[in-house]
Amino acid sequence: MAQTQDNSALFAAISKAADQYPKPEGVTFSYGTAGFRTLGSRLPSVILRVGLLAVLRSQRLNGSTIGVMVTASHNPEPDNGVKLVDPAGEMLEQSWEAHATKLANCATTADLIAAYESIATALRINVNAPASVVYARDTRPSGPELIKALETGLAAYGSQIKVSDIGITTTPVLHYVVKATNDKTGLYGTPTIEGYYVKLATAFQTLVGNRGPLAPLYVDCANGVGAIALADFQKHIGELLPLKAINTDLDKAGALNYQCGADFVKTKQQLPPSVAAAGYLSAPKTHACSFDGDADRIVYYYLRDGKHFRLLDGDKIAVLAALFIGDLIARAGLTDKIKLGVVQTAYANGSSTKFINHRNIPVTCTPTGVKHLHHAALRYDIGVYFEANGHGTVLFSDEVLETLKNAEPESPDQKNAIKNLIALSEVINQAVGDALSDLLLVEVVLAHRGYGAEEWDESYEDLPNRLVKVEVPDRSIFLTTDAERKLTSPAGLQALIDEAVSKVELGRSFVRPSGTEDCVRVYAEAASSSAAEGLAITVSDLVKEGAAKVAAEKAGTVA
Ligand code: 16G
Ligand code: MG
Repeated sequence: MAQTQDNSALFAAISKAADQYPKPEGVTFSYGTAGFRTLGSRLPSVILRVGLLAVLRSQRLNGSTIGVMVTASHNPEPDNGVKLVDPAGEMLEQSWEAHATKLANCATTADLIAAYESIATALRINVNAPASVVYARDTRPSGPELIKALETGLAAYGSQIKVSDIGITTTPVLHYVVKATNDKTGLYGTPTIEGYYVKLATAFQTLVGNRGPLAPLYVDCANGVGAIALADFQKHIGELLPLKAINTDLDKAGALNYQCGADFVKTKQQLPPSVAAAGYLSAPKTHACSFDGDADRIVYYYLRDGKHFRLLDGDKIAVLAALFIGDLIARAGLTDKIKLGVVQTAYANGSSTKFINHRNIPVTCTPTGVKHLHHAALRYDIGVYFEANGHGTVLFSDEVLETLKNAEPESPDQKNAIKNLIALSEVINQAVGDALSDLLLVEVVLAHRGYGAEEWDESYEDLPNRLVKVEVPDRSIFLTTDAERKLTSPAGLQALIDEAVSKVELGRSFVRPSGTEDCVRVYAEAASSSAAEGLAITVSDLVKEGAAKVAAEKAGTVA
C-alpha cells in the first residue's frame, strides 16, 4: 500500500516536469545506431525522457551510475542528440533501445507515465530505489536548453537519486567517468575529467620514455569540444608532445564541423581548406589529424611529396596498433598466452583485411556501429577495433592485465615489453573510441618505430573505393546478413549484385540501409578507380530498380 502512495507522488512529480516539455507533433523519434539525433530544437522532450530512462536503467542495475551524453557528433551545428552510457562505459544495452524509443514517442504525459510504469513492471524495477546519473554535453548552442530539460526531469526524483553534471566535455571523457565511477576496485582511474587527463598523461610519459620530446602535431578540432580537451591535456604533458590545435573556434556560429573535422576529411578525401590554406603540411615529415565534433573519431593525413593528399584512416590505425601490440606480445614472450585480434566492418578496405590476415592476426567482421565492434573485440584477449571512419580503440581483457602484472620477465627486453603493454592499456580508452587517446597511441607507435607518416602509410595500398548514397522510397525493405555483407531482401537483388561483382577485378560491393540517415549506402571497391566507380554505379542502379519493383508490387497489392 505504502509503495503505491510513494509511486503516485513520484509520478505526479515526473508528470509536472514532463508537462513543461511536450513532445512535438508529427515527429517520430528513433534510438538509432548512436542514440537519438535530429534538429536540436526538436529534442527537449526526448532529452527529458532519456533522463527518466537513465534512472530506470540505474535502478535496474542496483544503482550503478549511468551516463547521458548530449551531442550530435559530426552532424551540422543545428542538430543535437543524446545517448546513454552503460556502467562499464559501453553503449546502452541494445534491448533497452526500444524502451528509449517508446518513451520518446509517447504523445502525452499520461501515455509517458503509463509507458514508464509498464517498463518498470516488466523489468521488476522498484521506481523508488536509489539511482545515479552523470551527464555532459558538447559545445553545440542548443546544449544548455537541452541540459535544462534533462535536469528538469531528474529533479522530479528529489534526493532519491544522485545526479552529477560534469559540464562541457568530449564523449569519451563521459564514458571514462562512467566506467571509473562504477569501478569498485578503484584501479581504473579517478572518476573526474582531471582523472582522465592524469591517467592518459602518465601512461603516455611512460610509453614515450626517453624518445621525447616528439615533433609538434597539428590537430584539427572541428571547432568542437576536442579543442577544450586538447588545451587542457597539453597542460599535463608539457612539451613532450606539442599539440598545435587548428579549428578551435567555439563561438563562431555555424563553424562546428563545417569544412573540417574527421568526417569531412574521410568523406571528401581531402584536407580541410583551413589546413590546406595554412600550409602546415608542406614542411617535410609533417602529418596532421582531425577529430570529429565530440572527439570520439580521428583520422590522420599528410601530403606525399609535399603535394598529394594521403589519408590514414581507421583501417591504417588498426594495422599500426595491431602490429605494434603483436610485436610487444612476442617480445614479452606471451604469444601463447595472449590472443590478439582485429575487428572491422565491411567498410574496411579489402587491402587492410588481407594485410592483417597475412600477419596471422585473426580478423572479425561485424555490422556497422561501435557497439557491435566493441562486443566482438571483447572476445579477444586484446581486441583492436576500428571502423574505417576513425571510430575505434583497443580492449585489454581483465585476464590479460592479470597475466601482464604477474609475469616474471626473464630479460630486460621482456620486462620493457610488459611495461609498455600495461601502459598501452592505460593510454587507450577502454570504454569507447577516443580521438585524444587514439592520437597518443599513434604517436607512441610512430615514435617507437621511428616512423613518419610515409613509413606508416607504406604498410599496404588501399584498393580504390566508392561510397554512394541512394535514396529509395522505403529503406526498411533492405535487410542484411553476414555482417551486412549480403542482402536477404529485396528477394533476388543479392544475386544480381554478385553477378556484377564477379565481372570486376578484385571487385567487392555491399548494400546496407543507413542507421542515421534516410538512405541506402552502396560501397564498392575494385582494382582500379574507374572500375570501383563503375561497380558503384551498377550496384546503385540495381538498388534503385529493386526498390522501385518492391514499391510497385506493394502499390499493386493495395490497389
Ligand atoms: C554512427 C555510429 C558509427 C557508424 C555510423 C554509421 C556510433 C557511436 N556511431 O555514427 O559507428 O559508423 O553511425 O552511419 O556507434 P550509417 O548507418 O548512417 O552509415
Ligand atoms: Mg563522434
